[in-house]
Amino acid sequence: MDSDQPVVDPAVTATADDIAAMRIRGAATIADAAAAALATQAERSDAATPAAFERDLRASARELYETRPTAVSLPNALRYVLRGTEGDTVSALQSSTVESAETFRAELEQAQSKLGKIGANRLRDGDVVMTHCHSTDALACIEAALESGTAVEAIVKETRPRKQGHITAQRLRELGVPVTLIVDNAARRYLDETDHVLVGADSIAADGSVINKIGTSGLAVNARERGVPVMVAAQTIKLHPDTMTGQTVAIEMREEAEVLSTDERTAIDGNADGMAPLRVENPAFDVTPPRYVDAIVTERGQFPPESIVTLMRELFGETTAEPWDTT
Ligand code: RI2
Repeated sequence: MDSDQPVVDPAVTATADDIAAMRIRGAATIADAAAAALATQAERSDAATPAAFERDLRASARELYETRPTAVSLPNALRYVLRGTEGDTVSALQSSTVESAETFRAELEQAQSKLGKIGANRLRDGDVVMTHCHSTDALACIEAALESGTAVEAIVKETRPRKQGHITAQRLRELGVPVTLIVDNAARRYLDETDHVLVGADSIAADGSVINKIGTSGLAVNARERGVPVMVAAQTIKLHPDTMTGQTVAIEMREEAEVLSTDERTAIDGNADGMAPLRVENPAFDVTPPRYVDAIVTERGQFPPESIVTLMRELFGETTAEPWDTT
């Protein structure tokens, strides 16, 4: 098919919808799903010309890109796959795109297991780890520690509003790690029993700030006050290249219904006579300044947050072009 309108495969739209609705979530998982979706777009393309193929692929990347603004792994994944798209014929473009996506996905998996082994070096037998939200990079560190015979226990913060700590609790229990689940407000009390705070990241800025699930910054400040080290597990696809040129990371604001159910809202509005309005704000992420972070663990080694910019320059240079911007 060839018309002026880009053709986006329904599988790409389905993946984009799943990411937006958080049926697919977690920065690494989002990146993996986005790369897989671009491969599907390429495989199923019936574009008549190379130009039409590239236009459709860019439109697909744009649709995926626009789903969630904070996790930089998403644009980094799209950029990686698109950079590998080359050839003079539709069939060459198809195969290079699929290959590029496959390489990206394989590297992603390897990066996580390498990172896990590096992070595991920070954990000692009998340590208690406090977690926030659900991060597969953070879990990889615990998994690698267990594999090398280091036993740990976990204090898992529930992580309102979506209670993603429950996913962490289940995953850890499957690995045989004893879990104590706490509400977010109890975290400071339990820091006295904690050896490490271990969290993931959605984005890391050039100054070493860590953008992660809302509540991370408060936890890190309390941990610093209690003398508990804060370790951030983040593959290099979480490094945000735009921040090298001074841009800030957009913080996603999510819908009210994650905080107040529609029934609760109806009840509140039904009893609102003479009262001021109630507004709900639901930011999904916050920014932890580098001074509250002890180490950023990547597949390329462990870094003090202030030095992460050197790794960013090495990996990204100064280029932050977004190929899907060209229509
Ligand atoms: P991994 C999640 O965001 C959490 O904030 C988590 O710490 C981060 O992604 C990284 O997850 P969300 O998608 O890539 O749940 O380590 O909003 O799995």
